[in-house]
Amino acid sequence: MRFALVCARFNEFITARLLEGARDGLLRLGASESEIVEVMVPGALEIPQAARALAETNLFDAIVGVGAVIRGETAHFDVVVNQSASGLSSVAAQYNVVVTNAILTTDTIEQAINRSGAKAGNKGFEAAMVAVEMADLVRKVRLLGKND
Ligand code: INI
Repeated sequence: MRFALVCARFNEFITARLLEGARDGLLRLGASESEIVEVMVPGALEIPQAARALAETNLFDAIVGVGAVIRGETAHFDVVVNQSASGLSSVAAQYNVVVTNAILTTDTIEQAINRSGAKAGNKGFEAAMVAVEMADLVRKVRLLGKND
C-alpha cells in the first residue's frame, strides 16, 4: 500500500512530532520507506488542497493530514479548524480514497505538546493506524465486489 502524509509547517515544533508519529505508525504496521510520500504545506488550511492533488494521482491508498491549530495563537481558529477538516472529508468523498485527520486542535500549547507524544498519545501515530486499518478494509471490500 502507498501512503501520503501532508504536513503543515505552521506550529512546526508540534507538527514535526505528529509527522514523526505518523511515519512511525506506518512503518510499525509494515509500510516501507519507499511507500511513504511526505508533502509539506504552509498551514492547516492548505492541507486539503495538497491532499486533493495527491488523491487525483490515484497513487495512494491513504492520505493523512497533519497539522496543529492552537486556539491561543489565532483569531480565526474556528475557520482554520472547520475548513481544514471539512476540506479533508470532501477529498475522501470525492476521490474515494482513505483520508485521516491528524490536525490537532487545542486550546493551549501545553495540550498540543501532550497530544503530540508527551503525555496523551500522538495524534499522528493514531491517524496513521486508522489509515492503515481503513485502507486495508477498503481494499478487502473492493475485492469482495470484484468476486461477486
Ligand atoms: N495554520 C495552522 O496550521 N495552525 C494555526 O494555528 C494557524 N493559525 O494560528 O492561524 C494557521 N494559520 C495559517 C493558515 O493555515 C493558512 O496557512 C493561512 O491562512 C494562509 O492561507
